[in-house]
Amino acid sequence: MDTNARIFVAGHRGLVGSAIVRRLENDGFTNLITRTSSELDLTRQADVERFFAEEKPDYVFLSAAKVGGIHANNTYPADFIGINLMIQSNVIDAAWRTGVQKLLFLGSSCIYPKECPQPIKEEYLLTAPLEPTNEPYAIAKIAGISLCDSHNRQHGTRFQTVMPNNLYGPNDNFHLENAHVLPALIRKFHEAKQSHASSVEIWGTGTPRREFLHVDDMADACLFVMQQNETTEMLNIGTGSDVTIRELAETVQKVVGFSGELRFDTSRPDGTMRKLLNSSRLHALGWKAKISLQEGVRTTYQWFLENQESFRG
Ligand code: GFB
Repeated sequence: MDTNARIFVAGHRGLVGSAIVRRLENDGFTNLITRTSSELDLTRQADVERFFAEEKPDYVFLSAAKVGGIHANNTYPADFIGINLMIQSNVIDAAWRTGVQKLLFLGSSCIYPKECPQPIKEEYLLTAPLEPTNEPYAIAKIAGISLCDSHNRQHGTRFQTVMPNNLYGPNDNFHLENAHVLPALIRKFHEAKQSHASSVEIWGTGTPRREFLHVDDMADACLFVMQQNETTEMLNIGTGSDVTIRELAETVQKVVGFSGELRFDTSRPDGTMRKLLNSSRLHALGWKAKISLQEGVRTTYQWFLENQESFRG
């Protein structure tokens, strides 16, 4: 990728898109193309076609998506499948028609079966049933993977798919009900500390395990993969280690400095019990995550404190 290549970052205000833009700008890329959702609604096919025909990007980071935590996935399933199918179909089709050199499509670790041998290899896709709490979202993402692979097979495009694990960092959504666990816990512990509450409520049993990847590591991996020429094979992106939700809660509690108790609300779903990714394909290409969970939680809490007026949620 030349530093003057025309690069469209779809979803540049979101968690991943904003990290990719930060990283591209840092690395001296000067020709970034971005649109807010009010400037370009990616669910509108004609608008997306017109945009691609006019702007003719060379590279596309497809980081625009409807995303959310376990509760949001369970509560708004039609949005999670419908919006994602529309965005990805429109962008991927327009990228093919206008001759985009390479496109990176972001999937998610929830595309893999609920009961999966651990750590999860890319080839376990579609070998068993999905986790019900996020099946509609996962089916949209699986359709996106197949769409990219099918274009590559039929049209010789270079549409690369990557599967990150649970992402977090600056510009995350901190909504108390709809966010993912890590930002939700940062906010809950912070508010409990401010109000001198005696306890914080953690959903589920605390025993599910999750692998958390800082979004700056994710952006680093996305640029790395975009610049690889050898492969368009699907790639997992993880740190290689996971923690229980209880361990995560204790880490956040310590970083925030909350001295009360943890209370587990077992009426809330646990979701998948474990989804540690095997990222050895990506590691073999020469990429590894650098940011530890402790460090990532600390800097994300710092960001949260500095952006209290404007954070999403
Ligand atoms: O991050 P999370 O919402 O999504 O939840 P998933 C992870 C685990 O943390 C679950 C527990 O076991 C939750 O019950 N948890 C504990 C909490 N306290 C909280 C809390 O306050 N808020 C939240 N949100 N969870 C999502 C999928 O699954 O992961 C998406 O639904 C996507 O499709 C995303 O794949 C990465 O990890 O269970």
